[in-house]
Amino acid sequence: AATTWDMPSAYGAGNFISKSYAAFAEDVSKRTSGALAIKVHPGGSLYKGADILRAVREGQVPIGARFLGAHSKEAAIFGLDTIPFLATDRAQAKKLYDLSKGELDAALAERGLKLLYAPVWPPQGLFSKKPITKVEDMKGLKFRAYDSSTTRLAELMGAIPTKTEASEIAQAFSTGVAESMIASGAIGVWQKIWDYADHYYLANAWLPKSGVIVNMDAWKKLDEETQTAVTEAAATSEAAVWDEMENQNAGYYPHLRTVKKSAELNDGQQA
Ligand code: PCA
Repeated sequence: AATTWDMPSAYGAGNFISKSYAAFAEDVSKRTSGALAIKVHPGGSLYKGADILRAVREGQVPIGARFLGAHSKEAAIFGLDTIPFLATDRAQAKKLYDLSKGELDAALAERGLKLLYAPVWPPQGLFSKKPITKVEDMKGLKFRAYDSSTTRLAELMGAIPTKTEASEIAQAFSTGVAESMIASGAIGVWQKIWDYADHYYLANAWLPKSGVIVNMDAWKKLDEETQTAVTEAAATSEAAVWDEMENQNAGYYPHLRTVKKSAELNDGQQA
């Protein structure tokens, strides 16, 4: 009998990382001849970002995708890739991932979880309503943070951090809850940031990762053939999405430079 796995994720379907999840699901279905069907629920529609890891851990869903750095308080290794300026391009990010993979797997195993693959986000830059030319300009600015590292960074810069899910960025900027943030061009384009903030600075501060994470009990219920198929699909998807990150990233800066308020220039990455 066919098994169906619901897979929640927090980011919008048009995002290249969400597209990777869809491609992964399709590949799994193909490789298992339909024995395992993964149904991706993007945009926080099944579980909000903050609830996804717990839902997988408790077996409410067998699989989920979650931004890893958001869980650095539970295990520091989850936030290794959000340390500013530790790894600032794809090659360095890959090296850091390879070196930390063992620890990451161990921290997840302790929680009854298993990492299938880790898509990488584009390099992080600074978005702001007002121009920023020196660190003092950040003083008193409301800053949208997404994990402990960005919260701490805001504090050290004298900004006022508020944690917000990526899907709520547009709302946070439009209601004045946020005036600045550090994120990838992918997030800026997805949330049409040009409607709220005119200034974007390429900082290449770090390249964080998300994780496609499976509940170990659900994993063990799969027969060996299916496990192999899923592992192979995951490896294929991981390689593809790391390549795609660079393709996508090349377009964000020119796009954000020219788009200003003209929505028709949106490159199709909507929620
Ligand atoms: N920004 C995320 C996580 C990855 C990224 O680039 C966020 O802003 O929530």
